[in-house]
Amino acid sequence: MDYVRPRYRTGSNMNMSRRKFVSHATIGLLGGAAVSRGHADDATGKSEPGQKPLIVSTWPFGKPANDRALRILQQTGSILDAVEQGIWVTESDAKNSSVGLSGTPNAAGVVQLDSCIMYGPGHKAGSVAAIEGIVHPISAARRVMEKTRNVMLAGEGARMFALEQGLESVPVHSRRLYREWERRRMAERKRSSKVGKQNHDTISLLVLGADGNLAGGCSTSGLGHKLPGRVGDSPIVGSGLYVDNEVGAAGATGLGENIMRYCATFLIVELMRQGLHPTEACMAAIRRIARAENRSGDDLAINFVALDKQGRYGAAGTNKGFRYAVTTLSESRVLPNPAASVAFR
Ligand code: SD4
Repeated sequence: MDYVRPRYRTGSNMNMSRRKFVSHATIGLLGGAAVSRGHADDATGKSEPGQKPLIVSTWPFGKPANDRALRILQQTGSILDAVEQGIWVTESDAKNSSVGLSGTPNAAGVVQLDSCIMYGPGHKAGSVAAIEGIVHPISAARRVMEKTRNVMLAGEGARMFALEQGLESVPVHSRRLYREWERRRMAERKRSSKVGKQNHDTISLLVLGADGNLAGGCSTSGLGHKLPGRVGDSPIVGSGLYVDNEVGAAGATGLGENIMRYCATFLIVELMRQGLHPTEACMAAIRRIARAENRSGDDLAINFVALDKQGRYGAAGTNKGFRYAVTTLSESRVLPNPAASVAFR
């Protein structure tokens, strides 16, 4: 495919050679909340509440995305480039059946993608919903944010905009070409022995830059076999993703209908504003939704990641097997769901 990767303004390179890092950063579990510790201040050697930069994302497939995001941060210093190019990793992964064009089709057999990006400084946002045939919806969302006066484009309009912007695409209007592409994609997915448990859901990726600024993005093909035109939580600001540069950021994965009716990531950020640790804020949001639904958490299928301005991070999910990826300059790990044994009702 001919695709010229979009070029964006980049910040100054970080001078890595001048950085010193502790060799043994520790990550502890305090009262069920994952708290990062151990990054020594260069000058004083004192531990800080959290490390910067910090990248947090959903699911184990978030780890390679985080790793790429960190490399981009080190090369360019741009938190937006880090979010976008981190998410490219997941969107490009032909083995992934829930993000990007390898995602599960809707009930009409068509893959429709949702994506959102937010940039803390200036409180900027862009998103695309039910977009077809665009390889990197996160780039389309970023272009909406940066090149238009709007926040959200949907369906055919979103696709036309992405094409005008020169983003990589596959031919959805030629049945023959599309089927051919689809056959190749399915064959590639089949070849992978790793398709299975980890191969589901949305990538939500949050970045806290070394300068304390925040950005985030998410991308998904949404629920498999959804009604054509169905839009989930992911492209909706405050539902699948929310970034507030004064406080922190939160991202979601799971059943969009149980997330978007509660503006869940907005709620999590507001709870962090009141002083809750990111993990506590995720748990409190789930508890509130479970109570309102009068259901046990188990069948809600909602999972969240969050980080705050101080470099603390956390997560909680009603899926026992939910996991999330955390990356700093000293380590990159997949952590278990802190709420795995919590009953939310
Ligand atoms: C949606 N939250 O469309 C997204 C996708 C997802 O499990 O994470 N599904 O509802």
